[in-house]
Amino acid sequence: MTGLTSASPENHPWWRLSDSATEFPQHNSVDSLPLLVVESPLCRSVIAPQGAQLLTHTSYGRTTSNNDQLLWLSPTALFVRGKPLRGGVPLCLPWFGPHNEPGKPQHGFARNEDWQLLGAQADSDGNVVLSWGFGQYASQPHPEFPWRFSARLTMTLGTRIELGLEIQNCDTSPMPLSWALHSYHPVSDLAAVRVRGLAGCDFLDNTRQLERRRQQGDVQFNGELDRIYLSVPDEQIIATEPALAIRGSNCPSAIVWNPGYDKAAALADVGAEHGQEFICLERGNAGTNALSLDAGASHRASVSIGVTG
Ligand code: TA6
Repeated sequence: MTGLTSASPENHPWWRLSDSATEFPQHNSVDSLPLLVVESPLCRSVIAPQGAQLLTHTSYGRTTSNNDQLLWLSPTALFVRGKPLRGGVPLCLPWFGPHNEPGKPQHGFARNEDWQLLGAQADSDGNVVLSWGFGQYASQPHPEFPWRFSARLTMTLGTRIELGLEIQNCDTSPMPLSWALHSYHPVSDLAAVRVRGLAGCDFLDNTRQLERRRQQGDVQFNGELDRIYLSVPDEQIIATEPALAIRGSNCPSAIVWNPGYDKAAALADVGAEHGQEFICLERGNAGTNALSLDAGASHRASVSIGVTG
């Protein structure tokens, strides 16, 4: 059962059900996954219930002739049920990165499973607000993670993207938690891109066995870059055309990633020709910012993404 059949959105002129074969016919995909398409006066967004993953977001914020893509979806993304989708905003949960026990999936399992659409409405500013729930492990834990927990992701979609996440430990002992809203953003010229707002922050360098180093100046891209920045300021700017501002609240880590030429070439759902088209600037709790969530406690965080300057 998909996340859309159990709580289908009421009819509304601004959103409708669709599927990946219809929306992305150019993709050579195994499955046709159900999708929700939002088309409002402010934006067009496509969302997969699998992972509650925002895949594309076109903002009509600046001028009608100049629509802005806030997210990058790989042109070679594969739509396969139960497998991560390359692009947009996958949610890594309940752990970020590889698990220290072999055999457990990278970045947790929440991005590979269906979320339930709990509600869809338009707010008074013309944003579409979607609420997604991940409650299937609130009473019985997932086989890979022995804590009962639930999560809710609220998407406010307009000229900006606002994502609100709440994770609750439904169990009786403290729950280890790391997570990230692993957003992919288009860049016009990777060699010229700068990420501002991280100077002076310590980072764990994933290209050097998580060696801890300190950022000098803006982040620049010259080959593979894979870093977990720790205890960062709320806002980072991706200086590209158009520049994007990413603002996080209660998510102290910023993960910055581009695979570089060789790793992009080795990823079937990226490819050498597309590796230069994006960077990830993700916010969450990762590395030494990982949490222990008390029994019954909740963690709330939010991320907003919009054009700036
Ligand atoms: O966020 C950066 C990272 O953890 C990288 O190490 C890289 O592997 C990337 O995520 C993509 O991971 P994925 O499992 O989606 O291929």
